[in-house]
Amino acid sequence: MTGPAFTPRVFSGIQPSGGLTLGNYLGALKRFVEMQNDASHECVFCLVDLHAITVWQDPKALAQQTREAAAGFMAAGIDPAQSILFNQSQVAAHAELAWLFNCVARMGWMGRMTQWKDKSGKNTENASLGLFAYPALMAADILAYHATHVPVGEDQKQHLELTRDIATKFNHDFGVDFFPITEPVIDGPATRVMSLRDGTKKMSKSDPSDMSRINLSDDADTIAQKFRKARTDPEPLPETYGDLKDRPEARNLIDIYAALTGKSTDTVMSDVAGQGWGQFKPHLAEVAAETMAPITDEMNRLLGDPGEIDRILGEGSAKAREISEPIVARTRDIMGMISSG
Ligand code: AQP
Repeated sequence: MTGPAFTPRVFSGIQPSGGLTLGNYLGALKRFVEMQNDASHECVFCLVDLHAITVWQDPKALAQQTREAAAGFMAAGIDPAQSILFNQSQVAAHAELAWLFNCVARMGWMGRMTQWKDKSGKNTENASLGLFAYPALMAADILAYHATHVPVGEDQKQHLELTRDIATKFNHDFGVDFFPITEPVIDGPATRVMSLRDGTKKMSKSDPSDMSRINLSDDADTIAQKFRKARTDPEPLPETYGDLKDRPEARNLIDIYAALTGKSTDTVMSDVAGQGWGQFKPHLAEVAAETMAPITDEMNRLLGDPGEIDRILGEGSAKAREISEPIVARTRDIMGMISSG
C-alpha cells in the first residue's frame, strides 16, 4: 500500500528543567537553527514544560527557566516569524494525544527505556507515573504535527524509535495510514556531549554539579574555570582520534572543540597532537567563550522583557494549535469517538 505524502515538517523540543547547556546547544539547538535556515522544512520548536514536571520543578523556577529557554532559542537564531516557538502546556493537543497513545503503547515498551531506568533509579515505586509515560507524550508532541523529521541528540534515539512503534501500531490497529513514520536526525560531531566531571555521563542540566556543564548563561571567566577544572588524564594529546578510544574525558573535549570550530576531529587532532592540557584547555575555553558570548548577551537582553517573551510564546501556541487540533480531532474520529462539533 502506498502511504500518503506528508509535508516535510520538523518538530523538536527541549525541557525547561534548568538552564540550557552546551550539550543542548551543540546536540540540538545549533541544528534546529540550521534546519530552520535550510527552508525546505516547516519547523515547530517546543519548550516541553509538561515533560519537565515528570520530576519535581519549583513553580517559580519553571516559569523562569521556560522564559530563559525561549530567550536562548531566539538568541541562538530561532526566528519566531519563521518557525513556530511555544511552550507545550499552552497547547492541549499534546496532553490529549498522549492519553490516546497511552492506550496504544505497551507497558513493556516503556519499561525498556534507558531514560526511565536512569531517572527512576532504584526507587521505581516512588517515580512519577508521568516519568514512566514520558515517551508516549514525546510521541504525541511529534505526531500531533505529523512531523517527518526530528533533530535530537543521541540520548533521545530510543524514544524516537518508540514514536515510530506507536505510529506503526496505531496505523496497523485502525487500518489507516494516518501517522508518518518519523525520521530521527542525529548527526554532527557533538550528538553526545559528556559531563566535564565524568566522561562516561552525558552533560545534563539537572546534574547536581554545576562544574559538570557549561551553561548558556556562563560568562567567559566561568567557562575558562570550568574547562580548567574539567577532569582529564595526565597524557598529552595523541596523533589520531582513534588513540582517544579509551580516554573518554579527552575525547569529549576534542569533540566539543571540533563542534565549536566546525572542523573534523581528524583535522583537530593534526592541529593539537602533542599538546598538554595546560596548552589545549585555555584555547578550548577561548573558542567556547567566543561562540557563546553573543548568544549569552542576546539571551540576557531578551530576558529584560519577559512580557515580550510571553507574547511570542502565546503567538506560537496559537499557530501550533491550528496544526495540531485538527490532527488530534481526526485521531479521535479514527478511534470511534463521537464528536458533536
Ligand atoms: N549532553 C548532550 N549532548 C548532546 N545533546 C544533548 N541533548 C541533551 N543533552 C545533550 C539534546 O538536547 C535536546 C533537549 O534535551 P532535553 O532537555 O529535552 O532532555 P535531556 O536530553 O534529558 O537533557 P538534559 O540536559 O539531560 O535534561 P535533564 O537534566 O532535565 O534530563 C535533545 O535533543 C537532547 O538529545
